[in-house]
Amino acid sequence: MLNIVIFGAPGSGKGTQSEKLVARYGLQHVSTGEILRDEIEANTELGKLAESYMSRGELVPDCIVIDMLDNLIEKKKYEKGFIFDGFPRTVPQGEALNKMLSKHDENVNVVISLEVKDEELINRLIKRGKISGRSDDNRETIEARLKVYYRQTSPLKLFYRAHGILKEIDGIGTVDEIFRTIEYEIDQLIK
Ligand code: B4P
Repeated sequence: MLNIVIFGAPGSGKGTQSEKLVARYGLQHVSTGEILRDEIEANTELGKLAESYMSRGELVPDCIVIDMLDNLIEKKKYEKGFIFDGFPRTVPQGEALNKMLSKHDENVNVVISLEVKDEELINRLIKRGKISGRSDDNRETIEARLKVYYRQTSPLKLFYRAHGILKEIDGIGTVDEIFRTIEYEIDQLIK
């Protein structure tokens, strides 16, 4: 099995590249952001709680997201593997993911980190906000999300670098150019 974590700041293109990875490698796509937005849309208790954090640009607490993901992994069939998009976002989530996978004798094979400068991230998300209507895609919340990324999420790079599985990729360029670089890294791995 091939388990990929797609990692990066908000707006770095995780969701965009994940769609292409799913099409190319037939992996199961797990996007915690999408799952949480579906819960908000369905007005569930989890959705109401998640919205109170997401609309401020904060992370939903680890215990909630970890439980949600653990349940989901148990329900999904282990076939070709997973692409984890937006999870983990903290070191405790990274440790929890290792435990969830090791129950099935699996592990994270590679972490693709999309490197994009703040200015470009802000421009992309403001542009997306005009179309998506997402409550977290406005300048104030975007800036809060970036601070959260540097404080809580970016330490995961050290965590995965120490595991020897971090691949940093330039996330500026066309979607196809970036995808070709990611594809090269993955093909080297599965060769
Ligand atoms: P996510 O849904 O994960 O969203 P994201 O980080 O904003 O976006 P992504 O990086 O996927 O960007 P995209 O491809 O869309 O998270 C939303 C919120 O949910 C979080 O802030 C948090 O509150 C909560 N949450 C989620 N997971 C959590 C967890 N594990 N723990 C706690 N809380 C959690 O790209 C952005 C834009 O750029 C798009 O419009 C796209 O078209 C454009 N774009 C992409 N690639 C481009 C390129 N190469 N050039 C130009 N534009 C490009």
